[in-house]
Amino acid sequence: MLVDGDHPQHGVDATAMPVADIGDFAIALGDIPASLARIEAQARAIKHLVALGGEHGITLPLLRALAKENRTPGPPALVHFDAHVDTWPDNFGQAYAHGSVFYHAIEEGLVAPHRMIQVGLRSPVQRAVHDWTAARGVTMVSAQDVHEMGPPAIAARIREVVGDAPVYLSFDIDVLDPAFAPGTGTPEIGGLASWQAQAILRRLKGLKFIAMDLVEVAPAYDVAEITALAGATIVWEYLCLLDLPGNGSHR
Ligand SMILES: [Mn+2]
Repeated sequence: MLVDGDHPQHGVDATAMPVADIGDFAIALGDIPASLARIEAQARAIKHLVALGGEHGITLPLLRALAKENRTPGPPALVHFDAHVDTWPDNFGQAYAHGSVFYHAIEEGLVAPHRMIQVGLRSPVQRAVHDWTAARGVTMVSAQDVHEMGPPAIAARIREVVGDAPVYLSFDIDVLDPAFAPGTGTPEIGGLASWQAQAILRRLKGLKFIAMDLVEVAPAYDVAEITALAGATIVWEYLCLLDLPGNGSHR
C-alpha cells in the first residue's frame, strides 16, 4: 500500500516545475514519412520531451530522435500502456501508422525489447503478430491481468522488466476503458479504470524516465472532455514522478 506521504503527486508545486508548452510540431500534411522526418528533426533539440498526440505513429520519430542524439548508452527501456500491441508490420498496407510503431521501433533497434513491457492489452491480434512480439522478448500484460492481479503487482512487474535502464513512457489513452476515455479512434471495452493507471504510475517513482508521450486522444469523439481530462491527468502523474524542482521528491 502507498502510505499517504508516498504519493508522488502530494506536495508538488506545479508553478515551480520547469515545464513549458513549446507548441505544435510542424508536419507535412498528408505525407506520413515526411511528417515523421519533420517531427524527428524538431524533437532532437528537446532534452526531456512530453509529447501530446495525436496518433501513436509519432512515437517512432520521437524514439529515432532520442537514438540520433545518443541520449542513452543503448536503446532505452519502454513502458507502453495500450489496448493494442502496435507491433503489426503494417497498418492496412501503410508501413508507418499507429499500429506498426513498435514493430519499426524494435526492428530499427530504437528500444530494448527485453526491457519493454506492454500493459492493458485486449484487442484481437493475429497469432503471428503476438508470437513475433513475444519472440523479441517483449513482456505483454493484458487488461484482464491488471484487473485480476491489481496495480501493485503490475507495477512490480514493470520495475522488474525495466530495471535501472533509462525508460521511455508511451501512454495510449485507449488503454483506459471507453467509459473513462471515449474520445479515441480505436476503443476496446474491458480496459483500465483511470484509477488503475494512476495506481500503477504512482508506484514507478525512481525509474529513470527520459521522455513520455500521451497519444490517441481524439477531441472530435470526446464527451464533456472526459478523455482530455484523463490524458492531462496522466501527464501530470508522469511529471510528479520526475525529480524536478517543485516536486515533493526534490528535497
Ligand atoms: Mn497505440
